[in-house]
Amino acid sequence: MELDLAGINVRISDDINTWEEVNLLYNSALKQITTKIEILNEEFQEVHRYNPIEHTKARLKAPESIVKKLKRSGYESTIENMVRYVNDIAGIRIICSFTSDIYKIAEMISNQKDIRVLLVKDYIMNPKDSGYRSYHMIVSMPVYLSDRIVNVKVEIQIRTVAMDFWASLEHKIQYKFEGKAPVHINSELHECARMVADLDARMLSLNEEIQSLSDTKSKNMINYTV
Ligand code: 0O2
Repeated sequence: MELDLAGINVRISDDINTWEEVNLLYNSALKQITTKIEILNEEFQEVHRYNPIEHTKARLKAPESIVKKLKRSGYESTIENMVRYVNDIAGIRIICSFTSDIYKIAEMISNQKDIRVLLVKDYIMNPKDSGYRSYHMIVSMPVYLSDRIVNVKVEIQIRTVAMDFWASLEHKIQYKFEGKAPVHINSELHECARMVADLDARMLSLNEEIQSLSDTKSKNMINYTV
């Protein structure tokens, strides 16, 4: 039997009754996506002599945060509602050096046959009002159990080191002020987000220049040796 946790017509309550089962499934999905990302990074290093990924961070959302999220959206705290409405029970953050890496990684993930992309939110092309920039994907992937296959949702956030720096500081500030930071702090954060976007663009163009210089250099070396 196949249960599709990402689909609409799910019948899960007979099969997934406990937090332990939810935990097992989402944890397994996290392990799978983490391995997939590691393989992509290693292969990229092998073929292109370059690591697009600086580091990754995977986490399961804490039960209290799931309950809070359900409450905020007006849903009862049931296992069925968790699985159906909370997209980020399993989440992985992928941190890379350059904005161009983000789109490369997103494409490599989307091209995997067993991964279904359910939703993409491109907060790089369309930053949030807060100034937040990041690339989000909600995907579903099959987890093979002893007697069934379960499709499990995972949230993937892909961002540069600079975007991540901004997001983690902003998160701390909003937490401190319980989401009601003074206007001048919010506008300062907005200005910092603009500077981060500018920094990302300049670092990318610097990298492209260096890349093209080393390409020319290696072409010249080949000519010389031939
Ligand atoms: P936490 O603690 O990181 O898990 P959805 O998750 O789709 O139901 P939403 O808000 O529409 O709800 O999703 P969205 O916009 O894709 O944001 C999901 C996550 O992105 C958030 O998770 C944050 O991690 C991050 N995020 C979104 N907006 C901001 C922002 O303005 N600042 C920072 N620092 N992070 C942001 P959670 O569940 O809110 O929190």
